[in-house]
Amino acid sequence: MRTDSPQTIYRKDYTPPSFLVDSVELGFDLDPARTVVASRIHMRHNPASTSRSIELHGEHIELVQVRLNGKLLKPSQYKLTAGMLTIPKAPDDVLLEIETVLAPQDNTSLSGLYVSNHNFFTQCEAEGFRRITFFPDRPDVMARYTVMLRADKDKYPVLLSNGNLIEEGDLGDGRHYAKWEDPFKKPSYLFALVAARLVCQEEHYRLKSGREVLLQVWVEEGNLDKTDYAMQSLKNSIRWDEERFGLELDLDRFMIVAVGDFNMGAMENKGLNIFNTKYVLANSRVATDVDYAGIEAVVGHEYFHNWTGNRVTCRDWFQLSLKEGLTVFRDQEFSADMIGTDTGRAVTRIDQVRTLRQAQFPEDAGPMAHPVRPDSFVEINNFYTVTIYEKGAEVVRMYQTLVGRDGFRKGMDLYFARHDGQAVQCDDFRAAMADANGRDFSQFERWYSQAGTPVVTASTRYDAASQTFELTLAQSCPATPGQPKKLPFHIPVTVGLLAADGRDLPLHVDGVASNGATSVVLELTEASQTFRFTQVGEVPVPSLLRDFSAPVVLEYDYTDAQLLHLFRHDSDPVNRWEAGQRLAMERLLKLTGAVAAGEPLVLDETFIAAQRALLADDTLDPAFRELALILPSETIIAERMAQVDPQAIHAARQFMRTTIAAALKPELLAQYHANQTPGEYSPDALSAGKRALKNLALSYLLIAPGAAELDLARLQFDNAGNMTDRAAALAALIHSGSQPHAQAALTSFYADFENEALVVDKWFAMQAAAPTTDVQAVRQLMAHPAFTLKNPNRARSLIFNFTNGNPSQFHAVDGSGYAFWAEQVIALDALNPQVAARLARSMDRWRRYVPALQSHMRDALEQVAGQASLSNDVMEVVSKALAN
Ligand code: B3K
Ligand code: ZN
Repeated sequence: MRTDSPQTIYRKDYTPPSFLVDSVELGFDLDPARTVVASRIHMRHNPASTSRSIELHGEHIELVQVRLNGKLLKPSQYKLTAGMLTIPKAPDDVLLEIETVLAPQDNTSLSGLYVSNHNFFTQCEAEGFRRITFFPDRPDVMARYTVMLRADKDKYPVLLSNGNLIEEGDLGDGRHYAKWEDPFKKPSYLFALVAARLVCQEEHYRLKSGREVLLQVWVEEGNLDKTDYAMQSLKNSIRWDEERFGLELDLDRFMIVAVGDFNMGAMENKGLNIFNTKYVLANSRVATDVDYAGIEAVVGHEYFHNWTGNRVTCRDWFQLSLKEGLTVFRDQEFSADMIGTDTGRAVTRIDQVRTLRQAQFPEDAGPMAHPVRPDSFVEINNFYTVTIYEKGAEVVRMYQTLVGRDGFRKGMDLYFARHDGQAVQCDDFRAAMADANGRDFSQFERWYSQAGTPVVTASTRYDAASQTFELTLAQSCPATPGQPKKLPFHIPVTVGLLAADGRDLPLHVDGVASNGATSVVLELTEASQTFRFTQVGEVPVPSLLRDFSAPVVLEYDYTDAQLLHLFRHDSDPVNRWEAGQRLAMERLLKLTGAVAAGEPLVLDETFIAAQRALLADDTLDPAFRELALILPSETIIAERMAQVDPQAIHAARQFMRTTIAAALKPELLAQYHANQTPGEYSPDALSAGKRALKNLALSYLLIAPGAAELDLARLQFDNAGNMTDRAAALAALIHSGSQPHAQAALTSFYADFENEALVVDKWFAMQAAAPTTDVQAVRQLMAHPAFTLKNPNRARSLIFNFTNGNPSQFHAVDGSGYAFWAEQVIALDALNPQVAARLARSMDRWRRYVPALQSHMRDALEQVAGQASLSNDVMEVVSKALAN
């Protein structure tokens, strides 16, 4: 057991920095075992601060010497503690010269300066810069950087940093140098360097203004055939930000560098984005449609950060969602606009709703629940969460829903006019949106300060005599840690009314300017409010929360008939999909109860008929049909139960899938053949949608396969012209229950792709998530020569996909899954606390499980918490899980 308790940081304790930094010059002598960093920091006292002490963060580095205005400081003139170098009583103007030494090759945390496949990379967000040199490592200290890199010329021919290359040359001793200057001031978390043996695809690109910029995508040799899509996505991002938000690339050079060892997806360092290879490398042979979509989204996301994050940054890390929520919203809109069709947009929206329900709602209901702008944290890296990112994006989206696209643009323009070059708070964004639109968004602040997923309960009353339809909306929000009581939120609820023939009725709502439109945004601000629709000539079916207009749980006592009506006719595709999910969920919950009670399982013909009609409806986009046919996941079902029995959920969902597969076999086969995409591979949305529907059909056909179905899958596996189809066929074979077929395909797949790390990840991931893979099988896979805990992608592919993606095995009744989890969290923590803390989160919802499982889960959590040397990262997660 750790005896010290980690320190909690509070938002209310914010104080301005005592000294501001005007400019920094950094010199690096790069060596894996002993890198020397020399800094010259020009500082001046901050009039907003009463302190005269210079506070410089620093950890895991060795201080060689420090000079203040030319004079070497004696140890008695400063204080050096575990995380901080403090120089008291400093004068107004200061030049600090500091020399530090570090060993990048020993840095397995992948935070700070580290080595990956013999190359140097950095990751500084959130607090990695302090692992490179002593510095006020906080986002509200923005400075101009000049960087000199020196390294062996043969081993590290490429030397990159932020901004512009201003000088390079030979040092004569087998080493060379490059000097970079970033013309924009930035916080230290945006600093980056790369020293590596890499090659690049580059292109001169003309901005709308006519200025020409140099775009580069850097990868390891042998991967140049996989950079086209990232480059295309970068150009699309640049163009889109010009057109949609009037924001231009402010540098003459913009670089993306891919690295195989990386803690997350990518990083928006100014002018030098560093990416996980997963979000750069793609060609049809190795990448799936989902990978392509991920690359587009992440390239966009990091590029968009250049304005939302870099030009305007965060005052402190509590404001993280200011840049992340906004930038996720921007990348979501970018991806939707790239598809360009209404259904395409809806398909992206449905995906967002699924992510929220799969990951954010559970987070909001668990021990790590926190507001979009948290009030405290122990380890900031634990707060790069679905709440900060995805719920944060929903909060931004609600402004757009409330003020419209043009109003949103006005708000963005005002935000930049006011805050360019500043480090600001979430409140500043809210104020810009309010002021630009003449709106009062003071109540809207609660979306930032209150955690938990609000529940909106709707009830309705139709009066034929007066032709009025009354809709009452009531809201509440469950208690979350530290927040027992919540105040009402400002919730936009978009509503439509369907007639018996399925068409939208023109809407007239008392007190709301609706003018006969077919959708109206109602603003729910009280605990309960009634909205009165007039001129309603027949009993309508309400379509509530269209386009998922707010991140809430909507409850309404729909009848089956109403849901079927919406499922067939709703003009809002998101709610059409939602009606199908409600129909399925009701049945899945009943079936789960029946499994647990040992009762016979039945699935009604009405539901099957609705699925059949949808599957065969060629007027609908294949991508939409695929989404509408996917049943709510085991995790989403679990969230709806008071006591979770993962085995019962799995059995119920499997029963439903098996029944649908048997009943719809001819239709599935027909769709399988109708949605082939012959010819050259293209990742466009229509082709990807067809493949998705076809491969969903295949997975259903392989549930209880005969020889013909197995042949179908094998044929697709052998002849696939792209990874989407090959991987789908492999997954279908793995899930078919036919061991010989699955094994043969797995063996040949591995042999074909053993040199493609990202494909080997898929090979591990697919096996990890298969319900036939138990803990023992995962342990065997860990013994495979290609497995290593040191590489985050590899660890995630096998271990995370087992704990998070294979609930019926992870929650094995003997608790063996949890014991395995504890072992891996502990092992990972010794290498990489950030990744270990992510894995630790798999146990968040332990109190929801049936008592037998709970006690095993508590044991495992206590085992981890009892470790003598535990990182703050993991400590925070497990202690919050165990707290009452
Ligand atoms: N801003 C980075 C995330 C940094 C995570 C630090 N633990 C990537 C992104 O959101 O774009
Ligand atoms: Zn981001």
